[in-house]
Amino acid sequence: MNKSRKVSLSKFLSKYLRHEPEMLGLHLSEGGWVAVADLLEACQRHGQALTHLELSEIVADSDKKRFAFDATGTLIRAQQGHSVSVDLQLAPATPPAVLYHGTVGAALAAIRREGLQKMNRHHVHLSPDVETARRVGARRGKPVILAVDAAALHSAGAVFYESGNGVWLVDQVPPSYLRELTD
Ligand code: HQG
Repeated sequence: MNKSRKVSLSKFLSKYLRHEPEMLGLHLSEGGWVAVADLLEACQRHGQALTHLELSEIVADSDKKRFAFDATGTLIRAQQGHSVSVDLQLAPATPPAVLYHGTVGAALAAIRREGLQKMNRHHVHLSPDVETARRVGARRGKPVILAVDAAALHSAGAVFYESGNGVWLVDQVPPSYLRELTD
């Protein structure tokens, strides 16, 4: 599969596995899962036919690991980023001492005031390294990187989760745990 087909299929799947499953006639289970067979059939019905092999290639994509099969390989879900209500049943985990968040200048005033909020997602998304955070921020403009004192926030009682693809999730990050990195 060429790269542009992979990107467009991945975007299509993100849209329906995270945000609008009902638009494809799909219903996600509580854990966010849908039967692979139902998904492939729904994609075909909506003019985005793909093969099981192509789906496996997208799941295996080492870059982002946006999607995962269950242990049986018959169910699939998005690993994070949902706006529909799902419970991914992730186990709380101890984060690295410092995590990073990539954003843009336009959001800074509000972030300094309110801290990081989850906005339309279920959690605030944090990256394990500056490079990843930079890429996340760059989706919206010139990236600004914030370092998060995850150790202190965790000690203060915040619950952290690690999604299957290395993204760290937390409910919110108050301003006092944030530090802006300068170039
Ligand atoms: C900002 C992609 C104003 C926040 C990436 C961000 C990531 C605030 C935006 C994943 C704010 C939300 C998530 C506040 C936060 N006031 N703005 N108090 N608090 N913000 O897309 O972290 O491609 O929901 O800085 O790789 O950018 O989906 O979050 O700019 O892992 O697989 O509000 O999305 O992965 O934007 O990105 P998002 P994000 P996927």
